[in-house]
Amino acid sequence: MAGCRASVDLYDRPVARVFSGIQPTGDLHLGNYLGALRQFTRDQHDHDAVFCIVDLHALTVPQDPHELGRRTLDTARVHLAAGLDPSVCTLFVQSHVHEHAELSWLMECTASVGELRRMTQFKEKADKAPEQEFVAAALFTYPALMAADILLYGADRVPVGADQRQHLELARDLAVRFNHRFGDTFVVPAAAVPTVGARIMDLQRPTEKMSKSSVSPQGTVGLLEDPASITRKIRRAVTDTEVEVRYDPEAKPGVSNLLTILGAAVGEDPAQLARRYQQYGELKVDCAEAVVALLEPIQARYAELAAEPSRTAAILAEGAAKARAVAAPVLEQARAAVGLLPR
Ligand code: AQP
Repeated sequence: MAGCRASVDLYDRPVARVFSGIQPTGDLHLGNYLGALRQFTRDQHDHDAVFCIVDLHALTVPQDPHELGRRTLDTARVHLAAGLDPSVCTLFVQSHVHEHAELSWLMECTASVGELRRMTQFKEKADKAPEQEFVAAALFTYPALMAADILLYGADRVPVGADQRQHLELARDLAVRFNHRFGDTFVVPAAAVPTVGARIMDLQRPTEKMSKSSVSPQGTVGLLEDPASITRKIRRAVTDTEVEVRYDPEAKPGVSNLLTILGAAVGEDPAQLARRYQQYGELKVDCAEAVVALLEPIQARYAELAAEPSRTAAILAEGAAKARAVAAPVLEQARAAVGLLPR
């Protein structure tokens, strides 16, 4: 489906638009980088690229109000340190562009309870909450806000890790349904999931994905973690009782995860890489070295940005103004399409 284009272009380039977001729910980790952030830095050069720190999404689980703002700024700084260049892409904070929350309501009115109930991430996060813990209604409706985030920018490409594929499918369904009911309004987006690194697993629990909010610090490699600590964690990664180095995520999740991490870091196929190793120890040494080398420039740039705190805030303010210029007319078109009185 063609769909309409946002009427204001951010940059004078006849290219597809990319949009994605990351929540400021904790320290960004290797999975966030290999699954999402690294794609962002590549996409910015040949696409009209818009990236967002999705602070409203973070509120779906309890956050310390004294920490959230600091984390939001810090998450933005990590995006810049990873290589986002504000002169060729847009980086902003979701809650600074109120159109997200408003279109989210229209998306909630477009989604059914049945399809939201099928979202596995909701089931996992709600199930993980202890019996007595408060589970916010927003944890259930969050995919509608995510659809709004994407549709506001007429994005046709959404770089994400594998865990977000289902939410992307829902965003597509909602765009198609809205267009069918009310006339062509939204571009129908597609997920862009990397071939290697789409799902980095926890080093200690290799059947679970590495996650910001996980309770497994030894299984998670932070993007800003010091090299000695990264090396220690990778050397202690859980493998199995066999000795053969083989890429087999089902039977050998720990070893396959290390091969995936090494493959993603050096740009090689994990199954091919496996043939070069006779022992787990050698694989761990090379994997640790590759990760430390991959993160070194990011850590150096982060230190520079942290020394100049006002710079990131200024980039975010400029980004919000650019984002609003695209989002506002799309929201107006959606409002008019459903019949809301012009304001
Ligand atoms: N383990 C992973 N491997 C590859 N990609 C991953 N992503 C997350 N974990 C991995 C991708 O990173 C982006 C971050 O999305 P998010 O912040 O909206 O939240 P998420 O997907 O739920 O990621 P986390 O790290 O697990 O955060 P919490 O703990 O807050 O839920 C997405 O593109 C995601 O696919």
